[in-house]
Amino acid sequence: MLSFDTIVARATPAGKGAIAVVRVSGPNAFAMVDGLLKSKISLKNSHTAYLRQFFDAEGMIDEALVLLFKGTKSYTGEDTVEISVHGSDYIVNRLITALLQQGCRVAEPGEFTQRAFLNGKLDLAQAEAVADIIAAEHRFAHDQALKQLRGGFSDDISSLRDRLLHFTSLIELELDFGEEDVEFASRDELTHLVQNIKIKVDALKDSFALGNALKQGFTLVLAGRPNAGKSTLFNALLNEDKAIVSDIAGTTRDAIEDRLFIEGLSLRLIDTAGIREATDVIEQQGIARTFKHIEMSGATLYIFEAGTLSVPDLQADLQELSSKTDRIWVVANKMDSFSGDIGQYSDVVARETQLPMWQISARDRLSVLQFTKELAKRFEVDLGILDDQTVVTNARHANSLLICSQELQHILDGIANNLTGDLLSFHLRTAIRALSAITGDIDNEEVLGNIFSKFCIGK
Ligand SMILES: Nc1nc2c(ncn2[C@@H]2O[C@H](COP(=O)(O)OP(=O)(O)OP(=O)(O)O)[C@@H](O)[C@H]2O)c(=O)[nH]1
Ligand SMILES: [Mg+2]
Repeated sequence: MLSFDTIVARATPAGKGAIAVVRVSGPNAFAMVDGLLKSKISLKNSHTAYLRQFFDAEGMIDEALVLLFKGTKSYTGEDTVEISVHGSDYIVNRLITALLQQGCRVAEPGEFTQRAFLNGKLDLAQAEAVADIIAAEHRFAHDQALKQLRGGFSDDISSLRDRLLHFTSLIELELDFGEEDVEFASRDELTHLVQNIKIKVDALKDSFALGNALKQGFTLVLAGRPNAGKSTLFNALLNEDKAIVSDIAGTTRDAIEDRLFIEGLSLRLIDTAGIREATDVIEQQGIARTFKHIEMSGATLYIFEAGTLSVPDLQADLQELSSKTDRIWVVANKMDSFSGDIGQYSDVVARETQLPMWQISARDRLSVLQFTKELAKRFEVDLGILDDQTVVTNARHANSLLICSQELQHILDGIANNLTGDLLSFHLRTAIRALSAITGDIDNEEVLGNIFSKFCIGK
């Protein structure tokens, strides 16, 4: 265990509450807390709770529950005391002041977790997951943070790194034999290994675009021609009469947005002005905004009125949209009043988007409910966020994966061009370092400081 001073901070938010927790961690944590008690606590027993009265020079501060965690068995990896007082800012401040007089220091943001990392209780990716799990506001973000906290992501990274390390040592052994021209590391095997690892690294790296969008809140834009039923569907999904609906084409003139939660995902749902040749300047601006939203969207839900829109017009719309966004999901609306051949529409949609078309009636509750379920399924299946899949949600990790991927490419090119062992070994080592940086084998204090300063105090 590394040796530090003893730190104190409140671990629960400010304000009134049933209880507030003050946390003390460091080599003198027990003694400093004990200094405020008349009735002493036994320091022998870890994981024990005591009900005790706390005193300072003025008198009694509060009666509180004291939890002891000894040495390596604590969150931080050092002696820790958690004191649950009555949830009053006055009591908390007075207790912390008394502990400061005992010799504690006020903790920096994230310092408890930083100590956990430095004492080897968590690797860096796990420590970062602590901040993510506190920030998670919906199931997807929570699931990913939990997976990362429990070490699943770190295990994936470590196993990739170990395989690269094995080959590096073989190549470096060749270098030791210098002149003798031996080859311990078969170039064919190395190529095969690096290709395999690169596929995994790239998949993780590429999952960040989606992971980040989902963590922040994925943007889903409703777009289509006037009167297609965009605002009707917007209101139905939100279960709220938020946007004006009318049979006058061009009703919605400005974009309207709200947050939509479906199946544990947080979406930014945006209703937009219908796309057509504008009839006035305001509508023109509204339509320009529609296109801007489409370009920035995670996915665009393109809605059309079955029966009214011609098949060639549908095709033209989809082709125009595909120049602005990668993900177009198509909905045929007003199926309640349509009696023609829907196949001609779905064929075009399948051809242009490679995805099936939904058929709904935005006015019908049951139809919208069914649609919501299918929408959730599309997120899970088509966007690849199934439960067992690792999705990268942290920009620092994505950047390290990018560096690793580039180095792996250098190695592949190098083998093809008969690059010497020492240069291969250099690229292998850089690739390994990039992976190591994710789980925290880095010695750069600035990087560590930057990561932990984003935590809240007391964490
Ligand atoms: N029959 C039927 N009518 C619908 C359905 N959905 C919407 N409508 C009607 O279609 C008309 C247009 O609906 P809106 O939701 O305002 O259409 P919009 O796409 O927002 O139109 P703009 O804002 O003008 O671009 C309204 O009269 C709706 O009641 C549906 O599923 N079936
Ligand atoms: Mg509208």
